[in-house]
Amino acid sequence: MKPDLTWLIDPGITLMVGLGLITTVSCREQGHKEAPHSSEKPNILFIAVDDLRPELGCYGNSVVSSPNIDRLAESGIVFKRAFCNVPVSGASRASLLTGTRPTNYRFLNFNTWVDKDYPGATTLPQHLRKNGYYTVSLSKVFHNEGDSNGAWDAEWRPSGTGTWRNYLTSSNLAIDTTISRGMPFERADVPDSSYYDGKTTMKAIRHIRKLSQSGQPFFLAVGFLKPHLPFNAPEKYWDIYDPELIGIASNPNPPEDAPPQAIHTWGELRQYYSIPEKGPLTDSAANTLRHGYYACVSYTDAQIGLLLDELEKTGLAENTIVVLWGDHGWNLGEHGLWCKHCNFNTSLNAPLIFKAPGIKGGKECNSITEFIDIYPTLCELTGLPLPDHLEGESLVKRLKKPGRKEKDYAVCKFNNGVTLIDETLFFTEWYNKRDSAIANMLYDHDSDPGENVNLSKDQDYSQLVTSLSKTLKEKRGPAFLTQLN
Ligand SMILES: [Ca+2]
Repeated sequence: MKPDLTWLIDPGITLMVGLGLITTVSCREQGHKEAPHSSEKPNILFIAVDDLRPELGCYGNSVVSSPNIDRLAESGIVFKRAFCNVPVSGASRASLLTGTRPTNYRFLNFNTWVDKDYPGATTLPQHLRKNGYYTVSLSKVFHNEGDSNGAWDAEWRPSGTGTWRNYLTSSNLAIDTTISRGMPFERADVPDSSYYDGKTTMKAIRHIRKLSQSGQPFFLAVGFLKPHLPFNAPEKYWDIYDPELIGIASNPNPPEDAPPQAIHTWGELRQYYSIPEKGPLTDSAANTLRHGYYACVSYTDAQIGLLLDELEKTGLAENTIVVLWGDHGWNLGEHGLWCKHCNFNTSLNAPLIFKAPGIKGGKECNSITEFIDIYPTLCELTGLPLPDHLEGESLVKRLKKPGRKEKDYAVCKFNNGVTLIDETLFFTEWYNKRDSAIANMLYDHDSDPGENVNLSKDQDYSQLVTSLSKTLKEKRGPAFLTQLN
């Protein structure tokens, strides 16, 4: 077998496409009629998108095609300055779904289990279920299936031929299984329902139809796996884009004076076949990866559109809260970085959109928002009590008046680096095991939104750095140094 590596040279090349090897899931339920929901409690459609950065039409991006998320934004509130609390999947989800901050001892990596890291916390789905909600998890919501014991009435994940990387072409399946390093993307002429996310959508539609008849309020959590690597998407979503318009990152170099702790070697991407073990990508390779990422965003956007359509068709849209979030940002070549796993804005800023009954939509909120704020927001919107352990603040006031300035900071953590974000400043400090700062970086988004010049080494900023360091330790949470067990 000779893998096709021409994509490294010519971004316009189309890979060989094999016949779809996975049986497609068809959706043939017919004759469904509108049925108003009888419950007084609002339902919740909770959409988690893996590795989605806020490059969407409703976030002001003119290249990415996201008409369905934009449609949701027109009837909801777009949080422009929403930040994940940990820029890696499992930990971000565990933090969000417990409504608590990461610490030195919990929510550390992609493989986080809530039940191991914070067994005393009542998770959002556990809380809703205890209070009368029918809870469903489809595909990746928590990172690990079976986590958060007792959280779900129904839990399901898609499956198919091959590995979790979910290739459909014969050539890519062969690379993945014989070399154990899959290609970083796939462009295949297949129906949407061939890939896992299409199957998840069909499953979610069937659940919505059943739930519309149940009379019980529901929490339907749907996880989409794209645009997480590998960038596998049906060809028609690749065809939306002109590679020349996608280009490459405008700041492909590390920031001036950034400490070495700020930069990583994007090991997640280097695991893929055809990616060099060391050094930067060629411009054409970078362009193709960005093209694949955007194709996956548009593919996921189309699936989200089908869910929104189904809420309308079943009469559920009016009494259903819709929350859409990406679990963290992603670097597409900025600072020479790929993937997440860092403390730059590209890794921490992520999409968050809320649509709720009685909330006038089509507005933006520029107040700083953290993902730990989602849990208490849903409690307030559903009239449920707040569990004692929550560390976030409800966003309901901001939903009602998006211009309000409420919270004025966010704190995000990755490994031993912790970032304090305020109105314009992004300050990160790295700690040693004795909790002493060993490195830092500071960016002022007013003058440097791309974070290209670290100001923390500048003597003019030394007093500010001292002050921010003190504030960071105050804001990072009371449990930051508390060891579990
Ligand atoms: Ca993720």
